[in-house]
Amino acid sequence: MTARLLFRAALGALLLGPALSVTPALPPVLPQPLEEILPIAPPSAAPSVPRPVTPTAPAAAVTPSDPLFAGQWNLQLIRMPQAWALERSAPVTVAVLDTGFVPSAELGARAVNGYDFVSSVQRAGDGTGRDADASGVGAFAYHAEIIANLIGAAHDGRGMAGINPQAKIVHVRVADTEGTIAVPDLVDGLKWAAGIPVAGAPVNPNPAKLLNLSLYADFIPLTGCDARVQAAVDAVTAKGALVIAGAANDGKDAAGYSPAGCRNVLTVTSVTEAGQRPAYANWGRSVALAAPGGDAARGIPSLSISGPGGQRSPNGTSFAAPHVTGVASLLLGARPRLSPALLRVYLTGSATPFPGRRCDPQPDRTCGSGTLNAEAALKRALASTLGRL
Ligand SMILES: [Ca+2]
Ligand SMILES: [Ca+2]
Repeated sequence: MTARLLFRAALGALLLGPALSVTPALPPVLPQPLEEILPIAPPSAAPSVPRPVTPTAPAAAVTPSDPLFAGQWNLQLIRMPQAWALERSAPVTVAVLDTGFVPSAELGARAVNGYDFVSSVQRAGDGTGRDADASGVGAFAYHAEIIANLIGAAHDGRGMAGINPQAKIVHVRVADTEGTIAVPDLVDGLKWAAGIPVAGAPVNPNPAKLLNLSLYADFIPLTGCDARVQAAVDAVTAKGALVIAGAANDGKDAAGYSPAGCRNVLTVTSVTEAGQRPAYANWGRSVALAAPGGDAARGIPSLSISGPGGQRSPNGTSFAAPHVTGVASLLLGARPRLSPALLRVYLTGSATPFPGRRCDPQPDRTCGSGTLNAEAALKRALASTLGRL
């Protein structure tokens, strides 16, 4: 069976190769024009005095000292250094529904071992069905580890830099040792993550308003959103949580997939550094936004305790979605009462347009409103009075 987590299939392509060390330096990022249109000065009877034209100051930027940061092209692409220079936010809890908990030096106590929702004893690999130990099991356990690190790795001068170094991660295990996900496990994991009671499990003491789903449900036809998954998504949305999902990696219309094709899901596909859709990345009207997912030539650099040298550079929509989740957590930290609908507006409405307005030469292969722009999204949230406590 093919793994349904959204990494590219070949494990060999995930290994951190020479691509990192030969990464050319990025060109300087040019400051973008301010979003706000300044009010036009009222006409004055006095003769206008010529004033010197002052150039727009370049945006402030924060450069973490973590050694991997120089190779984290993905963070430059979404303007994280500029976003980090904006108002710092309060800690936010994010749920990662995936392969489960792996201890991370980048996260420490900010990573919580949540709950194991894999019900099949045969597929779980831990000798039990559902239980309170969400530890990842098997060769794919690094999948959730990398997603968590991308969202929340510390800015501590070691390893990599995360998008929100204050984020708290709750690991909810829904994927088995092969990376496959049963619909009932996904449904209950979704509800539990958002703090909705689930029979047989204790109430989640760390309910999340952001749920990262770098996966799609197995054992169902890929013909549209599964009604059970839709009902769970609607329930957590009503609870105030935003579901952020990867679009999947089959180079097809994402509308056939669950949760990517479901309503109320912020579906994210991959782009390369050039802002183009890699061939593997799903596309279409159900995709809201694009984020760096890389390709085989240039993946997403990350720490991973099981990777060679403690690193991996995987590619896939699995690693695009957590960029959006991490940035969404910065917005929620600044404006804790933002609704899922407003988060979606700020994240999609501030995206950087694709070159030539297209992520793909074929017009039906759309990638949403553009590429995630952390700086612009956070500025939108900060400029609004909505969502304040
Ligand atoms: Ca178990
Ligand atoms: Ca670090």
